[in-house]
Amino acid sequence: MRGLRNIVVLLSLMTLVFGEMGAAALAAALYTYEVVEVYPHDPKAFTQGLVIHQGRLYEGTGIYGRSSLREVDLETGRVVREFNLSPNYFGEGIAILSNRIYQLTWLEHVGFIYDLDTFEMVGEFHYPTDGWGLTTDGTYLIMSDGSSTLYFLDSETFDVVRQIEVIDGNERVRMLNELEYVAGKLYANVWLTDKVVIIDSQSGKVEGWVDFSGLLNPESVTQPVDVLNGIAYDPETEMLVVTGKLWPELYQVQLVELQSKTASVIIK
Ligand SMILES: [Ca+2]
Repeated sequence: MRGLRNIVVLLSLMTLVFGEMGAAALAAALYTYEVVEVYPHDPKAFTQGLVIHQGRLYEGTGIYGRSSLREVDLETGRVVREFNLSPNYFGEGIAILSNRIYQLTWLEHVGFIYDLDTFEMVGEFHYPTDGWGLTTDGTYLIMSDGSSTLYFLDSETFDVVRQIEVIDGNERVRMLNELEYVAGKLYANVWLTDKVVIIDSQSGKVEGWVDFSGLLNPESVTQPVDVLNGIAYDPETEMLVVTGKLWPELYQVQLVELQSKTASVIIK
């Protein structure tokens, strides 16, 4: 009997230990950041979209009457080219695919298409939801609408080809805002937070959280600012930059993982 009891105790302990490890394996990784470089950013730019394409920085800005699409010199923050939207449109996310720039609007259910070379508006498209963030995986446009859903759109027909729900454990992650496709993952600003969520672009499963608390240098702030928003990644240099709405600075950052994934490695 004692032998049997010992086995039961041992099994219970194993369940406890491996159960904990299983939980660790399922948990998203946690990241903080290191600032690599600080660049100036137009403090009047209500950043809603941010993209690096072939070494150049592009930004979409919001607010009725102040919405724009712009190419920005990274080093100086100076606007190189700009297209101002009509005052009845609130600009949102932008993405560049096949020499075209796509820009969403917030509540107007219309997106605009620009020629990358001329910066002229060459078309528009329509969608039934809010427009929040936009990025591309090189094939599809990927769009957020403030919910936990991300939509993959055909870039010619704008049909929804597929959609994913962003889920961390059992919880849907809502308020997904500006997006960036980074080496097979989707990064999303979560509105009203200093957090960026890292998402498996196939399943929607949350793989990590980046806490950007404290990123904005208070000494550089001379006017009211809004939330962290805007992620851009240069796949050629692996440079990752982030900024915020009305922020006077844009930051090149490096992610630093806080939580070891050793447990998940052990049980695989
Ligand atoms: Ca982006």
